[in-house]
Parts: sequence; C-alpha cells; structure tokens
Amino acid sequence: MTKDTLFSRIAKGELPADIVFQDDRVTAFRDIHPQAPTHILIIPNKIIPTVNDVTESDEATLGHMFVVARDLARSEGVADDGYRLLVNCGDHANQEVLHLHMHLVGGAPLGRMLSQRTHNPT
Ligand code: DGP
Repeated sequence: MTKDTLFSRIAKGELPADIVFQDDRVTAFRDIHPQAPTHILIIPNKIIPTVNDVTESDEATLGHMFVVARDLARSEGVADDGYRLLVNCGDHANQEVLHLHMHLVGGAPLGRMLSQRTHNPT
C-alpha cells in the first residue's frame, strides 16, 4: 500500500484544508502560504510523488488537472488577466511535498517566471 502524504490526507478529509474542488480524480485546495491573491494547489487523488514518477496510465488524470485549472481560473476571476500554472519536481525546484501538485497562481501581475536567476550562460 502506498504511504499517505500530507496532501493525500487532505484529499481524504483527514486533515483540514480549504477545498475548492474535488472529484474522483483530483482535489484542489488553497495553498496555506499563498504567494498571490489566488493560490490553489491541484493534486491527483492518486499518490504520484513527483513528475519523475508519472506513467502513461496517468495521462488522463494529468490532463484533467489542466481542465480543472481552467475552470478554477474562471471561477476565481483570474482567467482573463492571466495566471501561472507551476509544477515543481525535486530538490532543485524546491519541491516540498512529495505528492505531485500543480500551483494555480494569479490575481496580480506575477513578474517573470523565475524570481532568482542563478544560471549565467556565457
Ligand atoms: P512545493 O514547493 O511545490 O512542494 O509547494 C508546496 C506548497 O504546499 C507550498 O506552497 C505550501 C503548501 N503547503 C504545505 N503544507 C500545506 C498544508 O498543510 N496545507 C496547505 N493547504 N498547503 C500546504
């Protein structure tokens, strides 16, 4: 049996969260440390630790996450002005929670994609 994660426990209702959408494949809830007026995390209910663990059998669920993101962007009122969808993977991306999640961030200008640029191609 796959070990539960913080986010799988939220999806199962075992831990509190502000859930904004849930169906049989995904759960979406507000990030506890919002980086913008709208900051929602969309997760597969199935535990997939990182993008490195994605398999072809996950394609429908991962595609569904984008459809849910589109709908939530609309219902949050950020669709027209634009928003960012972000998935961190592993240490270099500072992935904190090992349960694949898509950040939906919007509601204000977000600036360039990366806040710190450490790579200096010469
Ligand atoms: P990442 O760095 O991509 O793994 O982002 C993890 C996000 O999860 C981070 O923005 C904060 C959020 N987070 C961590 N713990 C909790 C929690 O217990 N509840 C909620 N709602 N969000 C959490």
